[in-house]
Amino acid sequence: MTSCINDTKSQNDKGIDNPISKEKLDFLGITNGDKLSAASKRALKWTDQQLYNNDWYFEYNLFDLKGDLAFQEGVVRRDPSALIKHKGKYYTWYTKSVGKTVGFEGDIENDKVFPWDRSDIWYATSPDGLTWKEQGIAVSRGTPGSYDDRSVFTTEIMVHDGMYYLCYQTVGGLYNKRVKNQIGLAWSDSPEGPWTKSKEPILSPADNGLWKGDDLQDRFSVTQKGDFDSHKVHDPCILPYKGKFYLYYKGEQMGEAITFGGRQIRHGVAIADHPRGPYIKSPYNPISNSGHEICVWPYNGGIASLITTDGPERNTIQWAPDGINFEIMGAVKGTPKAVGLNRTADHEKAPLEIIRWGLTHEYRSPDEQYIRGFRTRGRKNQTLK
Ligand code: AAL
Repeated sequence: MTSCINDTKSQNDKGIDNPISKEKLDFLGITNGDKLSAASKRALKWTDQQLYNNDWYFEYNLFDLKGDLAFQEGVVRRDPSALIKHKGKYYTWYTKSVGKTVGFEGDIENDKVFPWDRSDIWYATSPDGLTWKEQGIAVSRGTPGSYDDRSVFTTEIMVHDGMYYLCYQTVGGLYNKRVKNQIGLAWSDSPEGPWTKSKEPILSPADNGLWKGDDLQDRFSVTQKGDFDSHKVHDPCILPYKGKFYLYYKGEQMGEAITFGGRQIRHGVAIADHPRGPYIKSPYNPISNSGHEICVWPYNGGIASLITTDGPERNTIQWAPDGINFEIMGAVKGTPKAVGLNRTADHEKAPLEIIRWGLTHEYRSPDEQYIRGFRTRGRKNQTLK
């Protein structure tokens, strides 16, 4: 027993300088270096980079877009992709649907159960990121019987070697609460298309969960929850990284619980040698314990990730030197939803250069969502009063 307590103590103290400098104790306002609370021990483990700089901090405000991406009655436009530039114009792709969101109580065969149900992926272009012209459908739902015949939505763009890749969520068959969500891919040699769709999904949920009973509208009853992504793989984003392709995604688990006051949501990564796959899930998954929509970018040889909405580490910005082992670099008051990053920015200039402005979405009602812009500002040059 005694040795067990000692082990715990040494575990807790690991990473704390020994001896602790007077300056550090003074900076942190810790009076007694020999009487450390658990919180003080955590604070003493913060690296100088975490402690002294605010380069990973932002506040934000939203603004309305003009032209075709301005709010439109009766239309859902949401989950904008990152911005890219081609021949002097910005491009973004997004989920678009029309019609009333009825939910699961109605006739799921014919009704729309979520705003992103019965959607296709559309795109728009803009000379300045403010005024947009909708150009039409990029990727439509599949033909009846295919894995994406019900909805294609929540897309991200990757440009690599002169090719354009859209990865996106898919639902096939009946949209009930137990339906599995997968990830599809389409590619083209032009941002205008035409797009060729993968015949099979490039990523699927883990199949090691077991539902309890056969009520298709009960996603909480399980005899075994399975991996963190046993129910849905969502919000895909592929980054070229270290000569490979890292597909970051959000996992939803069968029998999802509420933990730390939020949904049980974690992120994973699957890695491929070629943009089209095959994508192999990392054995280190899950790579976050919190978060929601994926928002990742390369920085300083590693990958940065905005962790929003759910879990104990929500509203933090994290960075992993290897794209897998993330540490908290900054904490923010809140974040725009479903961020579409500005991939045209020089992402190496500063940690948050890529998120100085971009796209987000907002709800007017369950039936109407629209894309808006956001701007962020840092805190570096602000002085305390
Ligand atoms: C979002 C995203 C995914 C979900 C839905 C639409 O917050 O996580 O895209 O499927 O909600």
